[in-house]
Amino acid sequence: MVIKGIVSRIESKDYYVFPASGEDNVRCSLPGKFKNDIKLKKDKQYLTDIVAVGDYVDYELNADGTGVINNIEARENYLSRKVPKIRGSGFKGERLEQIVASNIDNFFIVSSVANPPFNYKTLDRILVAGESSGLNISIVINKVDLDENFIGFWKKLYKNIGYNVFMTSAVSNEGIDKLKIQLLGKKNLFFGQSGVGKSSLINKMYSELNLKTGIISGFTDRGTHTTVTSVMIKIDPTTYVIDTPGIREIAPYGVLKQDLSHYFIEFLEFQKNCKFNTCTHSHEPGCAVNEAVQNGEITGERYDSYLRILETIEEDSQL
Ligand SMILES: Nc1nc2c(ncn2[C@@H]2O[C@H](COP(=O)(O)OP(=O)(O)OP(=O)(O)O)[C@@H](O)[C@H]2O)c(=O)[nH]1
Ligand SMILES: [Mg+2]
Ligand SMILES: [Zn+2]
Repeated sequence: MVIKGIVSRIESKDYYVFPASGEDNVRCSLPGKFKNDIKLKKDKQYLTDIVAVGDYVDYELNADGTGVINNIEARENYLSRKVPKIRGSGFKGERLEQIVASNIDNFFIVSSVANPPFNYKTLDRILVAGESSGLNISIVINKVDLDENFIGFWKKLYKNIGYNVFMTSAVSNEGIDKLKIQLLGKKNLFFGQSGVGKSSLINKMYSELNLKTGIISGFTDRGTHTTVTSVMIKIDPTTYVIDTPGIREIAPYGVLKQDLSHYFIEFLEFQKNCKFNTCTHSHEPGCAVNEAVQNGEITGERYDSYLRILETIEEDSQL
């Protein structure tokens, strides 16, 4: 009998799947034939993840209660990143695509006021990843209990661009209820730097959960993250939350230089007026984006982020 489910967690060769009806995860294996399918695409694209958290799959039950996945449905959307290049492996320019999660209704980018300090450049990189994946994005600025004042500047900046911005504290409970309402009936992905409080926020919203949180995790101690693998939690039959390990850095996967400005959504209305339609808005004469920066219609901070990301794309241009 074929059962439909959704992948909630992956641990080396074990794929945990929530049955479409029912509470408990079923531990499934993935037959080798799926791995061969991927190898065939080798010259086109290198993929690390055949199955990702959030994927809809079909599986069959074994007598011992474990399962075997026999179909993976096409993804409606997914967030991915370039896997940092492992030294000595592969050929020059090779970057692997890592799928963080798929079939996402709400993408919450979590940042914090302090500990670790608010980092708009990281936020802008994650925004590019989210926009280029076509996700429904919200920004969460957590730890507002630590400093309410200076963060108002950033809140306003991102609101003016058009993003939903939630100001929260897992300590004082500010903004927790407002955030929680957004999650109902959706598949919600929480993503952001290590230590910003992703797991703490999820624990606050759902007091029955007890996700591990750090004392002061990852960001001071290189390479340590409190949350080590992405986990999808079923809140009710239609509401899911995915907690992810903190990232140090994100490189959006497959974003081309000429497309980057499309993912800075406030640039869109200006770029059509650039003198050259191939304008990268960096050095070209007659650039309407640049003019908008001079006029204050685009902030210097966002333009600065744009230029920095553009540079890193140039380094990877063999993609
Ligand atoms: N002051 C303050 N501290 C917080 C808040 N939210 C979380 N923290 C603390 O920040 C630290 C990191 O919180 P986590 O929830 O583990 O952060 P995370 O984003 O899940 O980190 P990773 O799992 O490493 O990605 C812990 O010590 C939390 O107690 C908050 O709103 N205010
Ligand atoms: Mg965590
Ligand atoms: Zn331009």
